[in-house]
Parts: sequence; structure tokens; C-alpha cells
Amino acid sequence: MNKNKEALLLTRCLSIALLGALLLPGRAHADPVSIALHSVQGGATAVLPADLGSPLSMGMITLPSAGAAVAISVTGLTGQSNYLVELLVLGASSAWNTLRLEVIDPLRDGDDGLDVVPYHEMVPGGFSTSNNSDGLSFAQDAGLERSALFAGGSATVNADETTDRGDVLTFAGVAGAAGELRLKFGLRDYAGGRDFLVLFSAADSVATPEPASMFLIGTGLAGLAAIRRRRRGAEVAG
Ligand SMILES: [Ca+2]
Ligand SMILES: [Ca+2]
Ligand SMILES: [Ca+2]
Repeated sequence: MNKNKEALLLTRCLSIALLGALLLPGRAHADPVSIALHSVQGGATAVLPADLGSPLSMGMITLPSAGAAVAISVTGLTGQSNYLVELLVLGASSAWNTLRLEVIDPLRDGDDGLDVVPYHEMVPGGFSTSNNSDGLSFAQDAGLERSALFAGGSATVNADETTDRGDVLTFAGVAGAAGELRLKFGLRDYAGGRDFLVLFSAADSVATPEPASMFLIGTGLAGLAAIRRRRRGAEVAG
């Protein structure tokens, strides 16, 4: 075989290989990603952006007190891909101390057999917690940033995501945050193209003295001071 024939054969082989690669089913591709507001609880509000950008921005939510929650639905993640997501969270300052995130997936889609039931009360009707085999997660082991930063500090991050109980991230120690929390976390839909929820909720209420009890403490101290003055006056007189 001369050099020209060899080159021709090589070119043909490469062409066939390339064609084969194009025809093989590749990664499930499901972009573009879209998000929508699913539900709110406890006076929470959400402002979702028209353009998600990259990293994905989910916009801004406000959780005014512990127990308030926002569920955002996510659709169209590309399979086997890890996404970094950003969100601004308002309302922590002097109201609550922990931001909780959970992946919530639809019921009756064939992947709920391993779920730990009953589901907790914050799981919306028709949905379920995410088990460790359904391919929906906060992109565990992907090494994506998980943080909640605020002026002068950052949250302590914990994950509970390696059992069938659910996929949960907590960001604790945010009660002193004046202004917003700048939240970052990962998301993954291993199969791709599914519709699921991310539930954001505020927990660990921060006890603040009621105005009435502050008044009582104030008048109590004033009363004590008056008694001391009177006693001192009596001692001097006596
Ligand atoms: Ca499911
Ligand atoms: Ca499930
Ligand atoms: Ca999961």
C-alpha cells in the first residue's frame, strides 16, 4: 500500500468514526434552563429574573420569619452536568438564623421507591423528598461552591445528602446578617430535562424582646433605682 492509499484509508476511517460519534446517542441535552415560582408560605416573596445567565441566577427571595418558604421549579438542566446557582435572600437579620434548601421531586415518576416516608410537612402536594438514587441533587461531590455570604460574615454550611432521607443543605449563623445573603450552591439532574423544585425555607427563629417586656424591664430598673435612692436618703437621715 503506498502512502496516498494509506492516507485515503485513514481519512475514510476517521470520517466513519466521526459519523458514528455524531449518530451515537450523546448526553441528554435539555437546555435552555427555565425556572418558575411554584409556591410561597409564611409571607415570603420572590422576584425571578427573565434571564438566568451563567452561573444560573434565580433572582431574589424574601423570607420574613422562621417558617417562611419559597419553592422554585427548575426545568431543562442538561443531563450529567453540574450547575452553579446564585440567589439573593433577604429577611434573615434579627428574624431567623438558618437558611434551609431541599431538592423536591415529583411523585409517581417511577423513582420514589426508595424515599423515606412519610414526607415532612413542607413537601408540597404531588411532590416528594429526593432519594439517593434518583439523580437529582445539589451536585454532591462536584466541588461547586456552597456559601451564603453577607456583610461582615458567612454562613456555616452543612449537607445531608447521602441517604434516601433527602437532599438538604443548611446555611447557619446568618441572624446577624444586615441586608442580603448572597447564596451559591450546585444543582444536578443526572438524567436531564426533568421538572423539579428547590425549596428555600427559614428556620431557627431568633428571639427578640417584645416592646412590652422591654418597657417592663425599663420601668423595673427605674423602680429599683428609686428604691436605692430612697434607702440611701433614709440612711443619711438616720
Ligand atoms: Ca420522583
Ligand atoms: Ca422522591
Ligand atoms: Ca437525590
